Amino acid sequence: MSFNDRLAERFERIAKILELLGEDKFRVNAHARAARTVEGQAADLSTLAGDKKALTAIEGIGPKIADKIIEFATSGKITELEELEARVPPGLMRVMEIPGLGPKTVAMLWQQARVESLEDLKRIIDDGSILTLPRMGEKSVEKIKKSMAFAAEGNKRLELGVAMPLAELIVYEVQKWPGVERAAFAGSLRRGKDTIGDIDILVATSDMAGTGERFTKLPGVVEVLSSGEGKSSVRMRASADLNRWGADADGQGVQVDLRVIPLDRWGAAMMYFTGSKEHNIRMRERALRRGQTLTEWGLFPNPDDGDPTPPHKRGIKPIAAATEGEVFAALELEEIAPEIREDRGEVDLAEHKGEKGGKGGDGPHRLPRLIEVKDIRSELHAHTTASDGKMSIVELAGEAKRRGFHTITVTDHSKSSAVAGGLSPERLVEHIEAIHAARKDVTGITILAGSEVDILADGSLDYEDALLRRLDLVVASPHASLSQEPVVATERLVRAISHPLVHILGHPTGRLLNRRPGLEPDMREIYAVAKAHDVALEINAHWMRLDLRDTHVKGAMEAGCLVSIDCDVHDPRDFDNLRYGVVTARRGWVTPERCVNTWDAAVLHEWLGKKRQ
Ligand code: DGT
Ligand code: CA
Ligand code: CA
Ligand code: ZN
Repeated sequence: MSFNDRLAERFERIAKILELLGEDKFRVNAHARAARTVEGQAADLSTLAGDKKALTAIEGIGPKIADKIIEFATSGKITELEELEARVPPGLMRVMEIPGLGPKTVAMLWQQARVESLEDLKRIIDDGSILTLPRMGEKSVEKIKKSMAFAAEGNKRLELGVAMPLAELIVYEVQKWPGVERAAFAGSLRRGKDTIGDIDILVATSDMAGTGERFTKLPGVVEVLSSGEGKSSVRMRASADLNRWGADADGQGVQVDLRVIPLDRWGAAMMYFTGSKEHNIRMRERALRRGQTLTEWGLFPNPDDGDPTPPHKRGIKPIAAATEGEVFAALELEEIAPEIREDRGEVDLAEHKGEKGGKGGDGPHRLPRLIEVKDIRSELHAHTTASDGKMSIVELAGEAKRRGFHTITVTDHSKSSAVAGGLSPERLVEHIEAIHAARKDVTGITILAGSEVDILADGSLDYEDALLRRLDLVVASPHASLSQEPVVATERLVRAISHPLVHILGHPTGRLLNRRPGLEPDMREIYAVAKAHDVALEINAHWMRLDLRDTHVKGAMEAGCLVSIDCDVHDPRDFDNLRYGVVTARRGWVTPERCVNTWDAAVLHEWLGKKRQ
């Protein structure tokens, strides 16, 4: 999270607490507006902290707000926020985070029913007393219950994009410890799941005695759950403030397990602790069928003497254990990428066939060649300052070029996305001209004029066809009405996909991890219609979205669809989310040729042009 984003979050919190406390409406609004202003600034406001005049020159920032920005930049805190927070029970802030519960309702619950925490709220729901409160009918209580359940469910697992940078930071630190020969993360994180339960770190070291102690002293550790020579567990702060130890107290925290592994057993341990559990079971079954035993200590010959003692405790030498490659090879399997170790048929496909007299002529390599970050050569969903992006057209194109792309498509929001600065038809016409003009300023990359057009609740698009036809590319995305019934949602998306001018269905369900479930259309119908109309389904790479999700991607591949992996760029750093999109694609078995972003410029442009003839 950038300085501006952190600051915006503080202002938003001030506004919320002020409203909760029933303070002056004017103060509430001033802080809410400041939050929006700060978030929308392209320049890092901490660089203006020494210049109050420059700050107050920004529309929406008055002298009092400016003082708070300066305070936050110099001390990392805002005294007023701390004072306000001291006036509300800490548990009440959690109640305020329940989606759909506004400050007014929370204030009422607090004053009239003494609700000071999620537990209190749950209690008055369970005993039914909530129904005696003003504006609390069966329906609204049912809604609150749903939101609470979703929030509680979500809070247990950490987003990939928060966990991954933290795990990389931990591994980086662990590698610096004396005696460390190898360190890596395993578990669901290595498999690239969209959310993870805990972070599993493995380390091989000649200084085993020191590891537990060093691990529990890492910055960011808030609680030591256990500490020993072989295994330690801690809770660490985790925040979306990437590439720093989770210094923000508002991070929800995550369990991190560290296991010490003998170097000569590294591969077997990585395999075991990467999982998934279901995949491991398939692998062990295969070993057993071949008269072998596979454990976290290695692949062993099966002594078959009925002794239940695990092989490594009996001094049996493993057939393979040092690297994953050796273990796969000893099992006569192709190496299986971590992302697809989910027991979805990968072990059978990895079996060597067609080599040593195996049956079938399907050759030795039957696992798909999974897409990689380096295959991606274009970005087709990006915003500029014309709507809610932070870069100009030229800056965006320059950044895309720097990252080696041959094509960047400018897709600002359409008119109905008013909060995101969506463009009126007139402004879009001007914007198209500006995009064309920018081609002179940035050469060596193709800059296409597109739009991220809202799919309205009934499935119609937010601009007239005549205007859409002037765009090189149309990404159609749902942004509002995201709790529609599945049947309605299916019809809505099908209508948009069937529109002859649409190329890509953007973030198809609109879900936000841990925040909202999004649409739940009949995905099989979506795949079929997308294939029939040659529309690519987006895998939105932002780690808060990852939409399509992995299972949908797999379904789309099986149905023969195309996908598009896009960063939905608003800020230069958003390009860095590409890897999460690619990992999600890999989990869905995407091969490069099925992803339009891997295509050569000529092939991509021809595909886009087909819908403009
Ligand atoms: P998570 O943390 O819930 O997102 O998911 P994982 O897959 O990281 O699960 P975790 O942390 O409980 O364990 C890491 C890996 O260790 C898991 O993927 C497979 C392996 N593992 C753990 N417990 C068992 C088990 O009881 N049986 C088998 N076969 N493998 C296990
Ligand atoms: Ca785990
Ligand atoms: Ca674990
Ligand atoms: Zn969007």
